[in-house]
Amino acid sequence: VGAEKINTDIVTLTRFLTEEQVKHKEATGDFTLLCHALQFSFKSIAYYIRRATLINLTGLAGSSNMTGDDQKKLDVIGNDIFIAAMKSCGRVKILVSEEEDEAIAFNEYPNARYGVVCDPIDGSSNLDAGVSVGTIFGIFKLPEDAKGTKEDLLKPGTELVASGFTMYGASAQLVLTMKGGTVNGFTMDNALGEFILTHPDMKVPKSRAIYSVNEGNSLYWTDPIKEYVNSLKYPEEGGKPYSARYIGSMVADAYRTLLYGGIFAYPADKKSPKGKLRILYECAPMALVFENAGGQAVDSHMKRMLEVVPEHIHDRSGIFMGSYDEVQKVIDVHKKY
Ligand code: AHM
Ligand code: MG
Repeated sequence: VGAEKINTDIVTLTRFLTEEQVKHKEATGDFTLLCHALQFSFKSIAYYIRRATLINLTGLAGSSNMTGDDQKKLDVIGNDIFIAAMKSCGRVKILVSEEEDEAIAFNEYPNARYGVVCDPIDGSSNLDAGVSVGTIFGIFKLPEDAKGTKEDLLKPGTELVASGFTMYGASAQLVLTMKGGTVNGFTMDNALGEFILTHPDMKVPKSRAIYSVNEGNSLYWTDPIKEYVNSLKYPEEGGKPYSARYIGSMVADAYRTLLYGGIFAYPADKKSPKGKLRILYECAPMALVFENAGGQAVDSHMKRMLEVVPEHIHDRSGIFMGSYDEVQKVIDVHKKY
């Protein structure tokens, strides 16, 4: 048996963040500290998801969040872990979570300069079946005179300084991007307890014949969406139809789309005229990832997703994101209407 070739110089997330901080002379270290707290919350949530069935965390928690969705026990735990991590790092002034009706202000840290938005466990309808779910996050740098109210976060995604998501799948995968930067993917090494840089400078393939949408909603779709999806399924003479892939966990569908290419869509339709997914902590963070990876993300009006400004913290939007050329096709079909 030959000796295993061991990499003794791996890039952990901690090392990556330190190296990023050095590149920014004006950096105070606050952002790095905030990311360390984020990283801890991902590790904890990953741990509880893995143990869920064994320690009786599956099923409903017996309360519902503001939209009337049933809350899972793990939803509650994920939310509590995330909030505790953000609060205790002392760098966050205001936080919005999908699971909280109102924004949470951490008044005990008046000098904190960041605002965070998150969906602690996205795709939770998949939890009990052991299907991948994830945490989505976005980070805003607040102006010096920020009051620490929800208005500080009612901003377009172009104002995000960083965003990303962690997918809790066969392994925990963290995807992180910063404003104007590259997209980097990390894989959790459970033995080391560290996220390792395994996917540096991720680029979404320019095109790929995969579409990801809940086709059960097609009865409610608008004409452009029907025409677009039909064009994928019934190509012109000699063309090959697209493959359909839909997990029903946006983080998992997005992660596959980032790696393989294709398109993920959750359009606004006649049943949900504003779409289903949330602008602030689902659509905008994903849009920054896809744009920085060379793809596109638009809403149901074919407007650049990153420029959409939410009026309320839980506002929804239709979304199309993925490979540059695949999203362009949806935009082009809409131009005819
Ligand atoms: P959640 O935040 O309540 O989990 O809902 C968001 C999820 C996304 O992960 C996924 O893309 C979508 O809802 C699936 O919705 P549907 O079941 O309508 O296809
Ligand atoms: Mg969600």
